[in-house]
Amino acid sequence: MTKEQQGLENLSIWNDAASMLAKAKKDGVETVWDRLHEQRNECAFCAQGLSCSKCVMGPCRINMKGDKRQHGVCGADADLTVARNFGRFVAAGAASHSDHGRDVLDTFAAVAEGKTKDFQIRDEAKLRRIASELGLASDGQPIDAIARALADKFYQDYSSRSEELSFLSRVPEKRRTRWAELGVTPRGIDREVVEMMHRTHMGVDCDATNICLHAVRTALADGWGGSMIATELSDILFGTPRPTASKVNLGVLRKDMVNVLVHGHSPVVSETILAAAKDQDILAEAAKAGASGINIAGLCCTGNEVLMRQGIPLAGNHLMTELALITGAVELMVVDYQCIMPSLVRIAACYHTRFVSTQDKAKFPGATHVPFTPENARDKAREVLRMAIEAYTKRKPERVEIPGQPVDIMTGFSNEAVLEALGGTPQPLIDAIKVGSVRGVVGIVGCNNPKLTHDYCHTNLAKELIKRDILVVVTGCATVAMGKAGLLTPAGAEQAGQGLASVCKALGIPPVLHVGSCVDNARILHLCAILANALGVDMSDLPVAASAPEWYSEKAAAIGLYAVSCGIYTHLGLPPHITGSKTVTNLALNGLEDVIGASFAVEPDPFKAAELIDKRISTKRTALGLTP
Ligand code: BF8
Repeated sequence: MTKEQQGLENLSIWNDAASMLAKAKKDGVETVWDRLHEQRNECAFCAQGLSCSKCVMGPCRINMKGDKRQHGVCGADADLTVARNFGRFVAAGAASHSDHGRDVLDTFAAVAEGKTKDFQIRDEAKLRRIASELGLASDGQPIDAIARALADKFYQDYSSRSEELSFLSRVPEKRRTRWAELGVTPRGIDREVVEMMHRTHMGVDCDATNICLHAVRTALADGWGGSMIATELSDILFGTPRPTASKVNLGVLRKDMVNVLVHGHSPVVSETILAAAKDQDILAEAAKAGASGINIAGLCCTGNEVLMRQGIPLAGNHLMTELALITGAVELMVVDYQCIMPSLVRIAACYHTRFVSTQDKAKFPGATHVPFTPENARDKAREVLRMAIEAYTKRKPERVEIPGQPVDIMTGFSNEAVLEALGGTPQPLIDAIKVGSVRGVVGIVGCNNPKLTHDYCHTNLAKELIKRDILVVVTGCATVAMGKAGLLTPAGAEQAGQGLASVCKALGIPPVLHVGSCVDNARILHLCAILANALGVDMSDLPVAASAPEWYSEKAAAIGLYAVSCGIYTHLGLPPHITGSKTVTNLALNGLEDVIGASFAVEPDPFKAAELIDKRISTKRTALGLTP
């Protein structure tokens, strides 16, 4: 279907998006949907994972039809070609989360070593708790000594020196034994990624299944390593999230204020921008420029980070990032890395908007580069805000259109906050699961993809699940969809089944709990481990599932694979590029179930997906001796 046939209104389910798509047309601005339309005749080889450009004997395409050649120049068949491509795809995702985790670790280490005054340890109690959880002396020790020891331990997790990652101590024994038997216990975070690059070089690992098993190990190094370190250290540095109120959609932009959008993933830059935006001299400069203040709003995962911890409003998710600039109301977009469309620089240039990059590893031609380090962050944040204030004086009011009213949301459901709300123990949640008022828990995570109507699958899947008394936890870009649909407030429980609604009412919580950004999927892993340990079962025995209904990214593939590898049935709205291999596809959809206790399901229709997930939860409940 062409974009014209589809109609602008069918690209997204939201009015704020539709208004900005119409404005894009009027302003002559190209968006992601235009470019998708231009790319529509996609290569069938690439779509199935059957093309290879990893060496210069090729590039090769493995033709699966008729009696044509079935091998690449090196002799690789379809299974090997797909497995190599998929292995690198997962490694890139794991590397992205984990390198983000390393940046948080570098900042934490700089604080521990007294090299910066721009960051502090805000949650000392969590630092002490995690240090002692991981076997480090914490009682009576000075805080900086504990922090240095913890930083050393985590740096070791990135290396090749340990036999397994520190946080595997959280994993139920049965699951660890299964991983050990399969040879997929993650050792060092960097090690597994490097080994995947090595294995998939021509002439190394030529066994498709063996490569897939290493993809499992690489993904686990992300979930229990890089992502978990990113989450826990971000909490220690910036505060562990607690339930708090905020708002979502493009209506969070303000006509009377200097609007600054923080976009990317790491909280290090965005937290410093927030801190500097409270400096009195900066606020005085904004007032002098005629603004009534500085309004910071978030996009994508950086947005989730500052929403969870500081209640900063969320302007939009992945497919809203371009549309946010098209409002003509944004003075400055400041980015770190990941999921930042290169097109944003061109769109910013169509308005008065400044585009600022901050990381030497993520430069954007046409952007103003302001390199942030742990040592200079506060000064650089002030510099960036001054650019925004200057841009405000150049805003063209006739080009400004801020659509809609923001929607109320509730955020901040870290595991600490959830357990605290339950009285310090998971038992009330377990009891609710046992009696069936909460039949199960599903994590809806991940991105938007312009191939699917924006946020249609997210919202409908969540509504179908809560109707069936299944509690939903949400992270990443899916969060914005849930918020806009009114599911992130206690009033959202009116759309839930009777059992879940009664639990939400008793606790004053929404039926969909916001637990963070994409690296914060590590919180979900940890919660599953807590529940499994409390019940004395494996994680694969729990009535839980995961779903990435509108995913696009390598990172989402790594998340999906670590979820399945933990025994969590995982639904995807679109398949990865693996369908050219029967071996790899069968492994993903069926074979993994036997070896690891869960598998993937692919279903673009959210209503059918809800059926599949519901059936899975019923099966798991029955196996535990509970009503389905
Ligand atoms: O890590 S959900 S589009 S922003 S990849 Fe990207 Fe996907 Fe959004 Fe966050 Ni996650």
